[in-house]
Amino acid sequence: MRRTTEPRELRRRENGAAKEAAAPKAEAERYPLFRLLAEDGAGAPAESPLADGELLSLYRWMVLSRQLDERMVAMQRQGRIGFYIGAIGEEATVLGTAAGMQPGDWIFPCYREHAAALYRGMPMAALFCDMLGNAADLMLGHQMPCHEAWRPGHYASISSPIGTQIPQAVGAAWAARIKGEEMVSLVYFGEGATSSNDFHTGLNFAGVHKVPTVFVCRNNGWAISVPRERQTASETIAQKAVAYGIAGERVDGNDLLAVVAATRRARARAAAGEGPTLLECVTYRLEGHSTSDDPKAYRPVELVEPWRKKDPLTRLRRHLTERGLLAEAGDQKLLAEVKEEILAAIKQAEAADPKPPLETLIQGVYAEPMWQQREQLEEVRAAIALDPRVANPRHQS
Ligand SMILES: Cc1ncc(C[n+]2csc(CCOP(=O)(O)OP(=O)(O)O)c2C)c(N)n1
Repeated sequence: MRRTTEPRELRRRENGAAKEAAAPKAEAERYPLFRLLAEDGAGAPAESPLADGELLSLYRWMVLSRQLDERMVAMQRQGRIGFYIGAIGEEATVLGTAAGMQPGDWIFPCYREHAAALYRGMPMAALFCDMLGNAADLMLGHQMPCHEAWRPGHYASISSPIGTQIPQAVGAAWAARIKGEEMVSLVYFGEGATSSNDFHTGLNFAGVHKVPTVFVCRNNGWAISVPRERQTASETIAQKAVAYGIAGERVDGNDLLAVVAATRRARARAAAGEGPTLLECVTYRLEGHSTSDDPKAYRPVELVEPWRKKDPLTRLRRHLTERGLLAEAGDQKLLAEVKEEILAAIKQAEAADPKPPLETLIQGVYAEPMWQQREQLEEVRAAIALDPRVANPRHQS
């Protein structure tokens, strides 16, 4: 005989299902957005981790980052550089996290953090030489353009393959721990990278061994054309920290003050041997993915408009004005200076020989070039001797 389900049993099951549905919400509540500055920058912040001078200096860095990105896109459109990928709208996340670390800490960039390289002392002209892949390019033209590295400032080379920099940052911090050095690594990646194998590998290992790494997810809403909600069913990125047994924090990534404070907290935990932190910096990619992308093809402008109103620069500018640190004239002067600095560095970079010497093809790959590489170099030389156009295919008719 078929038994019907008791109403009490049905209610029990329904309650269970309701509890399950409510669970992710509770998870999100455990990771509220940490914010110090009002969304429009008005009023006094809840706390201020930065002295006036530091604050003004970071504002200048943010203005510089924005100007750099705009200028580079223009140069790419003019055919003067081949490729660019910038951070328009994400300046508070990039500079706030860089500023929250100590100078000896290593930064493992994704590909939007050029401002952090400059903040760590990379000369701007050196960055432009990398964009041009010219004779003064420190990467010897071996990387894609716009993929700089700055060893003196502990800024590792840019990683284009998604997520690869995550285990690298963990490995570097683990090695430093073994050597007894006080180094905390910081690694940047987008929310798209949280779906990668390397994200799992890095966070899992770091969690088990309490590796001193600060994981910075720039959650900018998009992985090229894939929106955040198609990337993961998790309600927040920060809650992924729970699965790895590490600290997680969800931060307003357009609030410079909050980003600095959260990064300092994460760094302090790591340095004290309390393990890594996953910082989810919630921000927005206001422009295309790179100069090779046209977001109009997949992203309605109505989605972007609300975020333009939350521009981190406008927000910080208002705060600085209210705090009496910046007046209109001072802001205009700062902007003019930054533009001048960028133009002077471009001029300097463009003055270098357009091409690295041919032998750099095999330099820096191994400690000493292998015989096969030397043989290949000779073959190239012979080909050029036969037909010089081989050396410059762009000029072939
Ligand atoms: C392993 C790998 N797969 C695919 C790509 C192509 N790709 C380049 S950027 C990108 C999106 C990454 O999005 P996200 O991690 O959110 O970072 P964002 O660009 O938003 O900063 C993809 C899929 C790649 N570079 N590497």
